[in-house]
Amino acid sequence: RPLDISIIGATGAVGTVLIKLLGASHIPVNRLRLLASSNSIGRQSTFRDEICFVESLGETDDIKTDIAFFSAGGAVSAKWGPLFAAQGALVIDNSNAFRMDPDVPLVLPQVNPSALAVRPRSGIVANPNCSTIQLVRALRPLVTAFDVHQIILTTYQAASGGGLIGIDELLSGTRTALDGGAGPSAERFPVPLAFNVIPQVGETAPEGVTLEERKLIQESRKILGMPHLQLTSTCVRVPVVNGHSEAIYIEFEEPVRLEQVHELLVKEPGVRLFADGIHEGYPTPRFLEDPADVHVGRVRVNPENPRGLWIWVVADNLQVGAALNALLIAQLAIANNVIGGT
Ligand code: 2RA
Repeated sequence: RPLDISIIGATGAVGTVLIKLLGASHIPVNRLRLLASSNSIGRQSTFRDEICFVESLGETDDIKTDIAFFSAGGAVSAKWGPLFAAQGALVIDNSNAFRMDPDVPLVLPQVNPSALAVRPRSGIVANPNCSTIQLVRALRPLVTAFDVHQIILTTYQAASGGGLIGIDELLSGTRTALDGGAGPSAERFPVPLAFNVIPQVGETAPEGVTLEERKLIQESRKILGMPHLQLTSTCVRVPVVNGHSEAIYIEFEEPVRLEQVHELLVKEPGVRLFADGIHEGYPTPRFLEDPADVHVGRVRVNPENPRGLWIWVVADNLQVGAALNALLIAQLAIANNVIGGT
């Protein structure tokens, strides 16, 4: 049956991509509500050739809907997610508010679809963090085929991971820098991003690990069902508008052959392998071939250690890393008939 759907955070970087992807999907929609903070009231969006006006989340008491997508930050999800779920919605949350909650499945439909076999008691499903999604989608065929000793990675995360503020920080900061200024950085960025790289994404905890690095470990373990997975990372913000990249070193318990790895990656749905010859070919954020795919290149066994494998992984962090995965969760929920709750 056609569904009532609400998008909370509809005017943000992820929300606007979600409206586009939902419009292009085959999900039957009876009513789409676009909700955002009060300063976005009256803004409009086109959805399947109809104009939709943005409403203020704080000023509505009608929150009954079938699916509520949240992408407005952890505080909004923490406050409003349970209220929407209590009214029967299936809440699909893009924030970090509930990802590690035992009553909330953390779902990558290509990796752990069974996590959404039944409606979660909380009525909430969590979307993993963007840098986790592309990592785990690339790792899945390899960590299920071979025993892993440890994983070490560095991320190169685009400005859009910081939302529209992040994109503006990069673009206006670049203009300022070209005019000879340093310019202030947006509140999400400890230092200006233009012509720079920042080895910090999210707050830094006392042990020196940033929130983003902590998310990579915790979320990968939960999604893969590998509570003892050894994974360590450095998450870096780079002056790229959109598209996260990751240099990943996987040390297995046994030696691996490049041909085996190529075969596993080629067969993985939604993974696009760049391996023109044996070692040539790699993806870059500006020239992603398909915003729905995880692109993998620079696949090579460490010549000094046959148990070590390097891969380079690039994906559109707004699509693969957020909006598309949230939509795939909705399609999975519909297929599993877990829409509509209490
Ligand atoms: C970032 N992964 O890139 C975080 C949140 N999107 O800023």
